[in-house]
Amino acid sequence: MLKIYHVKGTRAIRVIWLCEELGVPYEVEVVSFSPDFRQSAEWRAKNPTGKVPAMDDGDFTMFESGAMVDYVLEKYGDGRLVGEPGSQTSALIRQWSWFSEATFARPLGEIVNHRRIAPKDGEVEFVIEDSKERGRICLAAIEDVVKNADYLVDNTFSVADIMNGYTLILAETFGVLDDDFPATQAYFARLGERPGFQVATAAG
Ligand SMILES: N[C@@H](CCC(=O)N[C@@H](CS)C(=O)NCC(=O)O)C(=O)O
Repeated sequence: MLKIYHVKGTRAIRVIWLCEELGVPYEVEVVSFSPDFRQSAEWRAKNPTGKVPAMDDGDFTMFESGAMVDYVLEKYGDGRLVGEPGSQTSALIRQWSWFSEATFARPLGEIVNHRRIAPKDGEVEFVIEDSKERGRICLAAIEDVVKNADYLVDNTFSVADIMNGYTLILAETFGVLDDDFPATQAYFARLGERPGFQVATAAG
């Protein structure tokens, strides 16, 4: 059975939510988010950068939430939530899935990183405001799609919605998902009604 290593609120939400949507059996092992644990040899053997999450499938171990999601889809998904291989639908699902981590989550991660640094002459505030602005550019891209559709690709729920659903949690947490994006707020609320989202966000 899949074992998903998780800390409440972290990116393992994507994998737990996906398993719920697909009906794939899994167990969650809650780990410590303390720097000491994440720097330990035990954890670095699961995730060499000391970040969360990681996953085991039997004696196979991997990290990176998007890759974990892809593995579960390929091995257990039976073609669900990804579109026909080689189709434009599949390409757009990949586009929005990569966007969620490589483009949208990036400035939001900068907010977390810079809040750890003591403010010096307003530099940190500048970086945080700049990061929020870059997050808002991503929200505008999502808003353009979901003002005319329930989901990101072909108006059909896919893994792209799971990937971005987690990043929207971050955007909401940092106050970037505000009333300037009403269709995205409604889209996020729609995702939040899914039982898999509720199980995944409660886990940990
Ligand atoms: N791209 C990685 C990002 C992993 C990541 O940044 N995880 C966060 C929690 S969601 C973390 O461990 N942060 C602690 C740190 O960066 O020190 C993934 O998708 O798995």
